Amino acid sequence: MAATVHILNGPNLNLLGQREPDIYGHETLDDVVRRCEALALELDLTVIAMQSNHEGALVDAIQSARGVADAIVINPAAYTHTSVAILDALNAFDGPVIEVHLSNIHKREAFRHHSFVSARADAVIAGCGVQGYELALIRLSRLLGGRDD
Ligand code: CA2
Repeated sequence: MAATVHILNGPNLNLLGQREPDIYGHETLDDVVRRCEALALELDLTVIAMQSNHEGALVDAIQSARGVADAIVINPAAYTHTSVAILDALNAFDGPVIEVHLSNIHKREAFRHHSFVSARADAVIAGCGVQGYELALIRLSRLLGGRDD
């Protein structure tokens, strides 16, 4: 049976492709989800994507993934740098977690250099733009024992 990956996106990522294309690119979040769904078919994964601007909703989504999702891909956006609540929720999730950032947070302002989520993440992908989500799925396919060739 196909493994299930939940793809969670944090605040303001619903604006992807509409502003700051120099940093975040031209593709929209819907484009990203479509790319992930297409790749998931090839990798024999099932992906379920959600986005929220609210920390508690993201915590709820992570809790809901327990026992349902095999893995989580998360771009916590600004909550990356502030949220112990999201870290705690991820610590209660048993499968692999991959943290994705569109931009290379280490090349940006100092306040973006620290990630609370990285303390839990099994891998961190930053600076690959929207391809980062696809790279995360390829890695998860390997970790979950699916096809990745
Ligand atoms: O590089 C990333 O993926 C970030 O997680 C994006 C966050 C930022 O706070 C993190 O430091 C790094 C910001 C997401 C906001 O996305 C927008 C996209 C288009 C227009 C405006 C905001």
